[in-house]
Amino acid sequence: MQYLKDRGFVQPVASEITPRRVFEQRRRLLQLAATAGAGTALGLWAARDARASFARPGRLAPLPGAKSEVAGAVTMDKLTPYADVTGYNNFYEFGTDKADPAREAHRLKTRPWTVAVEGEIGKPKVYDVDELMKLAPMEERIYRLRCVEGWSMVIPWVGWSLSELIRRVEPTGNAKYVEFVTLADRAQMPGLRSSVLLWPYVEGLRLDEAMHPLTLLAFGLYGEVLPNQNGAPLRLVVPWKYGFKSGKSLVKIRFVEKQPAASWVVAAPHEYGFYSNVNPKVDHARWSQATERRIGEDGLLQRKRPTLMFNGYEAQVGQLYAGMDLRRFF
Ligand SMILES: Nc1nc2c(c(=O)[nH]1)N[C@H]1C(S)=C(S)[C@@H](COP(=O)(O)O)O[C@H]1N2
Ligand SMILES: [Mo]
Repeated sequence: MQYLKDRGFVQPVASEITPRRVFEQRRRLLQLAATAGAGTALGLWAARDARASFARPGRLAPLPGAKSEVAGAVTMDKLTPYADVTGYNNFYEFGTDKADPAREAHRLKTRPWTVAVEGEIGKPKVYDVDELMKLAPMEERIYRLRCVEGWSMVIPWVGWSLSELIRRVEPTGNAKYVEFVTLADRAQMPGLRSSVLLWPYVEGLRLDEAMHPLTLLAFGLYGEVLPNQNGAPLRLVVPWKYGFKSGKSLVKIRFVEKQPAASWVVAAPHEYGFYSNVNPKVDHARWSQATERRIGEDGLLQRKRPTLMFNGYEAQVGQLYAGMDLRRFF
């Protein structure tokens, strides 16, 4: 597989977008922290700061993001190499093999691109993506992404909280859910010939989930615009839910009263629930969800890691599900 061959070419070193003086100052602090011991507050602070820096791959247009202040926006986990992030994908519109999207997604034309924001809102509008990108300041968020299939990655996304958009369009009292519709164009997407799913790919969130500050509208990763295979020009990233909730190449965001008919729920309702919160205690119909394989970590014999409740974001999002039976609402 292609992604294995060139894995690791991205090293977590200072970002090209970090001015040299700032970087050198960080490095001195890091050295200082190393002598002070890793467990100290300074050590943790400096390590976190360094983790947020990495070399831009230099393949696509730069899209820098400021360090995010949102709780849970940066994980200390080692970043998944860019080659794996962009070479091992689920984007069924381009084929069901993990290598298909990297090979086929060059067919996707990401400009001009519009996103229709509509439904139960006071200010419906069709946004041009270039206009939408300027709606709020870009932030860098380092999130774990955990696929329902049992693998995970750690990706430095660039974008802003979806709540920034939601606030501006003024949901009415009838807006209980948000539906996300992604592009379905047979001319550009060879995977649409297959009927694995009903196209277009549709996902949904409850309004309060969509409003949570961790719910990210992403326009980039690794300090650059999104590669097509990762959902250019814009996608959702919901870090505490299984990867399939994070729809790629969005064309429509609809505010609705009834729970949206999400593609995976429609395809296999006993296997995929509407909520799809990462939950090690609720098995998938055909496999356990207790552990996961971190892509790019150590090859074939790597040890699996335990999957964390809400993918490790329980402190931030647990409250959203207080009192709900998560076996029933899986
Ligand atoms: N439109 C669309 N969005 C999608 C998918 C898809 O097939 N089509 N796959 C989902 C699944 S199952 C996962 S795990 C993530 C994968 O994102 P990544 O390839 O950027 O890691 O995208 C999600 N978004
Ligand atoms: Mo997935």
